[in-house]
Amino acid sequence: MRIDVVSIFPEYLAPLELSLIGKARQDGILDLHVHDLRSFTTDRHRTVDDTPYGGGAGMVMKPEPWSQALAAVAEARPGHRGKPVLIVPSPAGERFTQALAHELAGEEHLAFACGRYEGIDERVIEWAGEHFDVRPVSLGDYVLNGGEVAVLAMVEAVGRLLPGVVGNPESLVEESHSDGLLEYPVYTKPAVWRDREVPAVLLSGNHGKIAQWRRHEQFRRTSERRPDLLEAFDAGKLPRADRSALQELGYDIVDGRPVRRPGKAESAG
Ligand code: JEB
Repeated sequence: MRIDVVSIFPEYLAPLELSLIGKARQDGILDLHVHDLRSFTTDRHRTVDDTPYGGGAGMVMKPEPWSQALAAVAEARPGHRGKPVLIVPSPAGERFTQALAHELAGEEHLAFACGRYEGIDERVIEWAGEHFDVRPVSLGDYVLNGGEVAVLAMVEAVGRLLPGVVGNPESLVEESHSDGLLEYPVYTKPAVWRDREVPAVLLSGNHGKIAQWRRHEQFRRTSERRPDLLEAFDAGKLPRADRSALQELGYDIVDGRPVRRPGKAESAG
């Protein structure tokens, strides 16, 4: 996969040299190019921003450096067919999810446009549609100062899905959000640490019991921390053990979805 990132802070993307993603680049799985938006300016001061039409606080990124940068990215793609996908990080984008990460991992060529200030002149986003499939995307419902941190997260989430990046593909299927539930808690040695014991079932050697306990913990955590996920969970054709786990946690299954049973108030813990 080829990835191009355009930013006024190319050094912000330096962590992509490290760890799994850095290794993927060394192994030729990921062909990552980071571009300095200022190198596409033509004035003495390398200006990338200007005041907003209509007034208001802050500055807006000028269209011309962006069009030059994105045109260069759209050209420089040896052997690729079709339009590349242009991700534009924005607090006003669609939410970035694991499903979107999987979708993007199937693309040949991704580009990311990192805005700063109050964002990029909207006409650039419209014009870019001539060269790219444009997707404004938000990392989450909080405010960042620019797109770079969002790109770090998205490139890591997409990059680890590429074949050969994560050593053991099993660790990709078991993890959070792949089946709509949070992960179970994990423990390692020592068996007792500062008077805290590892749950006995995990030392029992009974793999059926262990799987059942972990599944129950997934339901318990999801119910406690992400009730929105549990209410959307497909409980249509669950094994009996899963149904009774949900029952114990105070859920009935109605039309294939877990529904909180009215009754006793929540107990602590
Ligand atoms: C992304 C960005 C800014 C209003 C307020 C602040 C370019 N989840 C997210 N939160 N914020 C961003 C984001 C993502 N993805 C984000 C790009 C830019 C914030 N800002 C600052 C713009 N408009 C500028």
